[in-house]
This record gives sequence, structure tokens and C-alpha cells, in this order.
Amino acid sequence: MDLHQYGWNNEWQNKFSIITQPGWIPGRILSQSVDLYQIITEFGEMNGKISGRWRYESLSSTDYPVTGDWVALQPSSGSNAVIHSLCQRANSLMRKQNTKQEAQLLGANIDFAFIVTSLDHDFNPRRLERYLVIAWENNIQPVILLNKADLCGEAEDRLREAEAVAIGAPIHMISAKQLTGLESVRSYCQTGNTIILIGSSGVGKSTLTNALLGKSIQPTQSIREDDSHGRHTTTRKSLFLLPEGGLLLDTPGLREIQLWGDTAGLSSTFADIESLSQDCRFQNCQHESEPGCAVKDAIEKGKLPQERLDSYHKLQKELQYQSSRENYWELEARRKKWKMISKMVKKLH
Ligand SMILES: Nc1nc2c(ncn2[C@@H]2O[C@H](COP(=O)(O)OP(=O)(O)OP(=O)(O)O)[C@@H](O)[C@H]2O)c(=O)[nH]1
Ligand SMILES: [Mg+2]
Ligand SMILES: [Zn+2]
Repeated sequence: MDLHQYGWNNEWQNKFSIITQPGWIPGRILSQSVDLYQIITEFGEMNGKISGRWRYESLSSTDYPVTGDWVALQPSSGSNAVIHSLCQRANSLMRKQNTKQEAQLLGANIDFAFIVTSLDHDFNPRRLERYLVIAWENNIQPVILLNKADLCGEAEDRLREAEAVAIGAPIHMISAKQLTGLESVRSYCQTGNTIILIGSSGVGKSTLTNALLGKSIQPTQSIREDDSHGRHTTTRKSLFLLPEGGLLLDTPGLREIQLWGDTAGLSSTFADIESLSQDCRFQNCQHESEPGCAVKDAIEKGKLPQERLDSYHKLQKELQYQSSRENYWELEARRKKWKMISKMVKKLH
């Protein structure tokens, strides 16, 4: 198996050579079921578990490998292996877990994020902004795919609404079912490129995966379930090699996407507001009730929709709240871990 097809290059070779030990080989995580990882290696696919030492030493769930990661593993019997170490990530797509105060990784080492929405009830410019912040935040180029074009009479209107919020992100209108608009999507699928599909459940991520693969590998929602909300057909993150090169990471739909990180991704997503704010009288203008606010002025003149500023404020508050909690929970996790370790040490004596 030639790992270059899976994105292996000199950069990964260097990162691997820093962490490797005799008998270890590189591999890329294709998917994960509970604690068992499917990994592609030069000897084909293997099943790996992370070493006991790694488990013992890790502090947070984001230390563990995720689909798309490059790891160092040691083959044991048959196609089984022990995963010893992680090659330093180029990036990862992170969001906040719904229930826990912890980040969740949707994938690692990503070149493009396809933000998939469908041109039916899912379409929502505010949600698009949220996904855009997450992509920019993690240094991943977003591409917006408006799927189910075949179902929508006002597709052109939706396109314009999407264009108004998606500064710097290309937008393509497609039908994964009728296979239209796929040429533009294929142009991102070059050898070595890793593309993650994100979006709500039922927007057609797996249908698109199958369309690009040219065969039905991923199960998709049946027609009967089509308008049932909250049913997740895809349950794990899986990486697929496309026939024309490139890798596609299909993910389970997200019911709700919460932000994780600092406010850097906001600047790219709301580049229009950032640029207007250069002319605000006060450098730290919050565009709320300050005098001489160029953003408010643009709204009054009808150059900027009020909802866009509301959305900016909402996401900004969410991120600020998040980062204040983040420090607290990090310390808390460390404290728990050390408590556990000291208990174990006491037992040994
Ligand atoms: N009309 C139409 N239906 C589509 C299109 N793409 C997908 N569908 C249908 O939408 C439903 C959901 O598609 P999936 O591919 O399973 O959606 P998903 O995003 O993978 O959903 P999760 O795995 O739950 O996140 C299926 O019934 C598809 O046949 C399209 O372009 N047009
Ligand atoms: Mg799916
Ligand atoms: Zn202002």
C-alpha cells in the first residue's frame, strides 16, 4: 500500500521520525469503533488499540487519536497492532461537546471542510456562520455545499443568502442524489487532500460520499425517515480514498454545533464587520451603543443587515464564555488525574 495516496509526505515522515522507535511503523486512522481503531499502513489495514502507557499518561480526550490522525504503531499478531504515539497534528476540527465541558475532535489533518446544508428546512444562514467560525478557527478552508438543489424552487435566492454570509468561502449548488454539480466538488479531491464533511443529520453527507466514491459504501437515510429530525444514520467518522485521489471524511450529523476556541475565527467569518469597525471612533468599539460606530451606521444605511451584527455578538459572547470555562475545566481535569495517580502510587507502597 502506498501511503502517499493517504496523504503521506516528507512533512509526516519528519514528524514520524521524531517519535518512532525500532519496530514501529506509520499509519493513518481510517475510523474508530469504541477503543478499536482501523488504521491504514504500508502493509494494508490493521486494527489497533492505544498502548496502556498512553492511556495512563493522557490528560484529556483530545490527546487520543481521531480519524485522520497519523500514528506510530507496532504490529503484533495478524493484522493487530498497538498504537504508541501520535504524529503532531497539522490541525483538527474541534467543537464543544454538548453535554461536557470538553472539546470534541471531528477529525484531524484536514485541508478542506465541506459545510453541507440542504436547500430545504435545514438551510439557515446563522448556522452557516457558526460552521464557518469553526473552520476558520481551526485554519481549515471552508467550502459550502448547498445540497438537494433538485428539491428547491428558490435555489438562486438561497444561493444569494449564503453568499451574503460566506465571505472567503466558495459555494457550490449540488444534488448528491441526481449527481449534478459534482465536477466543482471533485476539483478539491486531489491526491493527498483530506476533506471533511460536516453538517446536520440528513443533509446528504453520506449520499455525497457514495456519489464521489462511485459506489454505495455508506448507509444513507431511507426515504421514510427523510423528514424525521434527529435520527443519525452515520454513527462514526470514516475516511475514504476517492477514485480520483483525495480523501473524504464522512461524519455523523451534528444536531447542534457549539463553538470551542478563542475569537480568532470570528474575524474571518465576519470580515465585513471587522473591516467596517476600522472606522469606528473607538478602537475597542463593541458596536452596541458607542457614539461614532461605523458598524451601526452601516446598519442604519441598510448596508449591513442587523441580524448579521446580532449573530456576531451572539457567537462572540459564546466564545468568551467558553474560554473562561475552558481554563477552569483544564485545571479540574489535571487535578483529578493527579489525585488518581497519587492514589495508585499509595497503593503500590
Ligand atoms: N432529493 C434529494 N435527496 C437527497 C439528496 N441528497 C441526499 N438526499 C436524501 O436525503 C436523505 C439523507 O441523506 P444522508 O446522506 O443519509 O444524510 P447524512 O447527512 O449522511 O445524515 P447523517 O448520517 O444522519 O448525518 C436520504 O434519504 C437521501 O436520499 C439530493 O441531492 N436530493
Ligand atoms: Mg451520513
Ligand atoms: Zn463600532
